[in-house]
Amino acid sequence: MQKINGLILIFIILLNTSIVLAEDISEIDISHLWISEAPPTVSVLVAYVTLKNNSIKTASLISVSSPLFSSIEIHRSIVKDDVASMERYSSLTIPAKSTIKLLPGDYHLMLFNPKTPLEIGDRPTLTFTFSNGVKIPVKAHVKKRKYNEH
Ligand SMILES: [Cu+2]
Repeated sequence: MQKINGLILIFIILLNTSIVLAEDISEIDISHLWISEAPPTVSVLVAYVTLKNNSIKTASLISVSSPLFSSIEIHRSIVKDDVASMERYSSLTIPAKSTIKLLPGDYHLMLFNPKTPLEIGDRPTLTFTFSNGVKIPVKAHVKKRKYNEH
């Protein structure tokens, strides 16, 4: 009888742990993560994603990483005096109860020096780290960029 009680206790602890983890992760939803397909000779790739902050606190994305790339940076495309360029951001703030979409022509992720060429259908994982220490791994899609994609 004592052994059964012990098993029930372990089961309850496991159940509680999984509930806590689920709450932590659902504070931020990361979806529509995709990498624009490029020829294997290209050393810088671009990725887009949707970040949704479900919590009542501001979230701050401080880094994105993957063992597949030497580095990943947060950028924003800008046009100044008719000249297109990009600005690098050290973090990206997602206000409480808000969604930020990284889209062509706006915010995006730059992925430097892929260790292996990526092909359509590949599902590389990028890990998103937030200022509160939460790390969320997300599988990306590799696909062709369409014109006027939003
Ligand atoms: Cu860029």
